[in-house]
Amino acid sequence: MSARVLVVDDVEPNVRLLEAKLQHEYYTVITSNSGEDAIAKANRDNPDVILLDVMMPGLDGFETCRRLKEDPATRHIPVVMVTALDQREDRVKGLAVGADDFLSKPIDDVTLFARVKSLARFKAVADELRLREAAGRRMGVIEGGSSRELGLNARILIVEDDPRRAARLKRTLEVEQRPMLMQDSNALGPMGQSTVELMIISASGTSFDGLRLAAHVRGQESTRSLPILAICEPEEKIKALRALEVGVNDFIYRPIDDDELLARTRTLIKRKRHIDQLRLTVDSSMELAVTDQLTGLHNRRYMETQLKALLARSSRGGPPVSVLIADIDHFKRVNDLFGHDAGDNVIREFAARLASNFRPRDLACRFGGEEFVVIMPETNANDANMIAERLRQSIEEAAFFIGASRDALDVTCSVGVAVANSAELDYETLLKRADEALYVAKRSGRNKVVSQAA
Ligand code: GH3
Ligand code: MG
Repeated sequence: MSARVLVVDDVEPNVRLLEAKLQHEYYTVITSNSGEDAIAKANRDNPDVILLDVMMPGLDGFETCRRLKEDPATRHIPVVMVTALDQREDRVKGLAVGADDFLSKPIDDVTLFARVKSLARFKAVADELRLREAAGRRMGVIEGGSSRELGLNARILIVEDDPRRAARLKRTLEVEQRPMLMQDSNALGPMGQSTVELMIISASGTSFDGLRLAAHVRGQESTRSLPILAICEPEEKIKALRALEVGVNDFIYRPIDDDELLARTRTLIKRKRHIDQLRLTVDSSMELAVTDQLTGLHNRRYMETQLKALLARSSRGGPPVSVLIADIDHFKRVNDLFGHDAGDNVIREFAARLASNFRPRDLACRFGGEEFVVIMPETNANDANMIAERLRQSIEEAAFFIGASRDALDVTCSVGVAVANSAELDYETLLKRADEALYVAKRSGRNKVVSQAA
């Protein structure tokens, strides 16, 4: 995937070297030689990843990172701190100011591309979800802010067949995570992977093929978004590259630096939880946006878009579409006599009966108040009338039980039906016809079905 990378370093040759490497891999590169300038460019150019040198005059890398992460406009851009190889404290400090990852100089190509690719991929997914979340916010179906996720206390599955190495990994991770060991990769199936938030796979196992396992995990529907961290031998650069190709999210070379292992683990878990959270919000907001809260039926907005699409199909020579509008008779009396809550219960029960009367491909919606619309694709006038009559009967024939005393209440409804099988009919006209038919039903005594012929 192509992405825009902002390279920040006060030493010109360092910038040029990174620029050349990244451009060779088809990344778009923006460069900057100071912290101040980098912040301006991060705001202006919205890069996908920032590679940030630590040692710079003026604003150093830590301070620059801190400011980027403080500003809501740039907070979501992943930052990779570029540190000198032996500066372990720098890494810890970088993570403390919010850096997403770090690279050591001299920069190893495979590692560089791994970090950039993994972060850019993460940002692409997060951006997409953030956009939808923003849309949801505008529509008023998403509220609330995001929490600060620390990436701790996650269930981690370690796949390593060397018992000593496995035990050591487990010990290191146990400080802040909940690691489990798995010696045999065949045991994967019944593992209950849904609760596992990260897999750490040794790429140099002897009893199993780590990369094959990673590819398998990536390919399964249930584990598709499970992050994977691979552990590679430093002399196996090709294998590390292959690991990335099969979908490993990150890797770490042996000998393992405990702090680095913990930091990478935290980062991967933070990201997974962030994405999961966004997904959940977006999914439920989509659901919310098309659902009526009182009855669980589709809402008017959704009904209108669906009806428009069906009519467009019908006007191109597709099958006829019928609609009915059902309205509860004298509903005001229910509210007046039994209270608003009882009224709500009648609406709910009415919706349930309505829904059970139709085929799955019919679209039952609450149009507003005590008025319901059902769209019936591929249904002619005869069938529509029959269906409407069946609905009317199902309301009339059994009493509604409402309130704490479970009072039995007789409820009836009136129904107007209209059919579209002509080319030029728009959805407003169709609904208007059904509404006119409903009006006739009301005026002529209620508890009946009236059809408005097309
Ligand atoms: P008609 O037979 O002519 O349809 O008479 P009606 O009383 O059913 O119709 P009208 O339109 O006069 O009154 C509908 C009432 O429904 C008025 C409104 O307060 C009530 N209503 C609308 N939405 C809701 C709701 O969500 N819950 C409850 N409990 N009542 C509602
Ligand atoms: Mg009514």
